[in-house]
Amino acid sequence: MHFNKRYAYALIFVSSLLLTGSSGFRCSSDDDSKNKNKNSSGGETDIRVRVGDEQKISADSGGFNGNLDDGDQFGSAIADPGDLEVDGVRDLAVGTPFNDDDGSDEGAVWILFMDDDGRVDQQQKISSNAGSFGGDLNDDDLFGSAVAGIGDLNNDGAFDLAVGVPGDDKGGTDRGGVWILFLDAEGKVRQQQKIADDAGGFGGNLDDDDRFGSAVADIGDVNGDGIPDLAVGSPNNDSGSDNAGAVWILMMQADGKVDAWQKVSDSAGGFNGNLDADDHFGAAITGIGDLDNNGVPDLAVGVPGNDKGGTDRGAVWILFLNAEGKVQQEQKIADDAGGFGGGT
Ligand SMILES: [Ca+2]
Ligand SMILES: [Ca+2]
Ligand SMILES: [Ca+2]
Ligand SMILES: [Ca+2]
Repeated sequence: MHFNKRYAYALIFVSSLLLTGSSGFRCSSDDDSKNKNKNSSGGETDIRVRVGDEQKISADSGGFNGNLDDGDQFGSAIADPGDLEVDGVRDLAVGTPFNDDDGSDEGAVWILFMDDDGRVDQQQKISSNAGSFGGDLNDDDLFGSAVAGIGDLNNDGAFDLAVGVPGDDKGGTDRGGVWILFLDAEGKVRQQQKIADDAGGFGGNLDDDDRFGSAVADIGDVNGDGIPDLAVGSPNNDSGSDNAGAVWILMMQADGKVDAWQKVSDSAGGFNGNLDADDHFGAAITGIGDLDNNGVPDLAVGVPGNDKGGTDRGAVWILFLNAEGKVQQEQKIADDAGGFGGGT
């Protein structure tokens, strides 16, 4: 159906060109398709083109029937968890960290069961009082600041999720945490496991305001035990200097607990790169597969506060891991570094 619509837009575009011989077209959405375009000579043209197609999902559009309130910030994080109800269409998990269901800024995650036209067929909210979530959330936990699909971790046939809670206070204020959510085909939580300071098998040392769980990624199976492992960002970690940041590599078990862990920071995990105060290494993370073909997956880590070239221009570190989760080699991409020539 949407293909025909796209085809119709293309036809309109081509016939407009033929009729007017004009330039100055642009992409437009349904919302502004009635606006006139000013062309370079100040006149107006009616030419606009829809490249591909788009579908907005918000409180009152895109088939989404969930309830969003002011300041919820739905869309702060987003992940493809897989095809949850097995209808042939991949679904979405959308973080809403400032949701206030049961307390201020506790957060929520919306599971969106998608149609192949980009609209939401059905949705399921997960929060402290929705979606059968049995975990405990508190004010300012910001559950949903980060979301990652982690495949079917417990092998029950349904996809699972990792959700960051950087404001979690286990052990001390804002040390942070990650919830592993074992979902069912309806997007409800069948079981959950928290990973935080001294919880979920994790014995790594977290300090107040580390904000562990600000980013989370499934990076693949690092230690070769057949279970996908996680990288968790802790961008306010103070290793080396204040808020230099850190990434934790978590070797996972099928029950959602951590079997072993490795910290990567300015002074840990074999990392030879240099991190400075307020670099916030670990603010974003993604798995990039096995880039150097050594049999161990590698990762990319965002460092938005990096000052290469000038204040807060930012950087990305590519980390080549070994099976222990330590860094074997690293490559920095920044202003005029790592082959990157794009001026920032
Ligand atoms: Ca689906
Ligand atoms: Ca599962
Ligand atoms: Ca593993
Ligand atoms: Ca590798």
